Amino acid sequence: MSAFTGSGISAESGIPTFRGDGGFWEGFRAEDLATPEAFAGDPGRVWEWYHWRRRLVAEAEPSPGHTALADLERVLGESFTVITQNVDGLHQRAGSRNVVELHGSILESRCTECGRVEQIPDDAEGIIYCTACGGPARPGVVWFGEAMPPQPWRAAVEAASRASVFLVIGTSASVYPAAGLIDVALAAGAFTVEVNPEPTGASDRVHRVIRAGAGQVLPAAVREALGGG
Ligand code: BV8
Ligand code: ZN
Repeated sequence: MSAFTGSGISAESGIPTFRGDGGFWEGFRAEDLATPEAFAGDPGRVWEWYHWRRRLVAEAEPSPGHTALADLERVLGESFTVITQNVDGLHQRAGSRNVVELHGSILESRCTECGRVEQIPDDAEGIIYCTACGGPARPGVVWFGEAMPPQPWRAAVEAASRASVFLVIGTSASVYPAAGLIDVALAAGAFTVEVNPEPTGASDRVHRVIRAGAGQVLPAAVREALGGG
């Protein structure tokens, strides 16, 4: 069993989703901020957006959905992988250890000169510079138009290919190639279940739709699955 998650699982942590009301894109256009061109054009503005989001995440707590998936991993062990499109690190803060971050992490920077990846200090402001070579760093995330990081992508395809049950939680299934993992799981014969209060691009492809919030259904479903009744 594996889970594929999107920003909806962090919605109950108070983190705006990407395309919902009040989402990150409200007032912002993705093209203005989450692209290499935007960063090249105005690195300071892009960094300010990521610093704002990182502070939001730092003040947030993992949702009941994050916690339920961590409980599932505690029992299922390393056969259970959380593949996430999210960059907020909330799965790890909930206790999940086997997490594949397809789109990188908002908590890290990556040097544009030497490639060094560093944790961003909580109180960081403005453009971040590499502590090793002094070069300008960028947020450690995957932007639109950028390829998936090879190792996480391989791990994600491997987990989706071997899952007997594939939970699709809190994603509009609109961003590729990540959303293609649903089809990888389907092709491999996984029983796929969508958990989302709204219809998505995957709703007509999955075997079962639970039209509810992750925090509403996952804790009871996981307790039931683990025999806790
Ligand atoms: C690439 C990191 C090529 C940065 C992100 C046209 C068609 C198909 C594809 C494309 C196209 N035009 C362009 C593309 C490619 C593009 C893409 O898919 N665009 C989309 C928008 C059409 N993809 C790319 O650019 C990717 N790269 O293609 O590179 C390439 C190949 C080889 C070599 C070189 C280049 C890279 C994409 C990665 C972009 N980075 N994030 C950052 O965070 O700043 S994507 C961003 O969207 C986040 O990671 C987010 O997780 C992700 C997906 O969105 P969702 O998580 O699904 O969020 P959304 O708001 O959409 O949905 C939330 C859902 O939650 C909703 O359904 C809602 O109902 C639900 N919900 C709400 N509350 C709850 C809930 N569910 C459960 N419980 C709740 N309580
Ligand atoms: Zn450097």
